[in-house]
Amino acid sequence: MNIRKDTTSKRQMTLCIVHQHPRVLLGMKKNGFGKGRWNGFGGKVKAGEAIEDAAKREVLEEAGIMVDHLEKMGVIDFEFKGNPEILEVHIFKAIDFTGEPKESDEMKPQWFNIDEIPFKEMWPDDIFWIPLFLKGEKFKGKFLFGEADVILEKELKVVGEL
Ligand code: 8OG
Repeated sequence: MNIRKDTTSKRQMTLCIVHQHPRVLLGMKKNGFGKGRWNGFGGKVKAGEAIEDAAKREVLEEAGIMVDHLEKMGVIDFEFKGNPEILEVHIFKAIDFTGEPKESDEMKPQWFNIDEIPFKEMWPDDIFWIPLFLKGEKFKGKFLFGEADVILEKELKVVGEL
């Protein structure tokens, strides 16, 4: 009998963008995965941690602010060719926060007007889903990246609920 082993695994991640119309809070990633790109704040969900709690923890760790109410806006799976680990990124919107954004070891926060989002210095998929996020639409998607983070496959759809 020939049993094919499915070796893919999913890793849950969070990503939170503070959207106070007409501005959004992004951070410049200073080290590691995604270094040199502007992004929302987030990271890996820890074992036993609720996804939303992980999202809040990461915002506090990376931007020094406390977000209370989060709205889940999207879930996107990211796959990198040749890598069996799929990153399942849960994307949240926060409107209110307490504290003042401050630079951390990982991120340098900065406000951007929504007309001046620096897509050229962001992950290449962001230009597809951030406009949905800004319109308040919920979405699900999947991106496959190849060499040099080129998008090889893309699926993105607006959904009623997540
Ligand atoms: O813990 P770490 O810094 O590795 O977390 C990576 C962060 O980057 C996490 O918030 C999820 C997020 N992220 C990806 N892929 C992509 C992507 O393609 N676009 C955006 N905007 N964020 C991403 O892991």
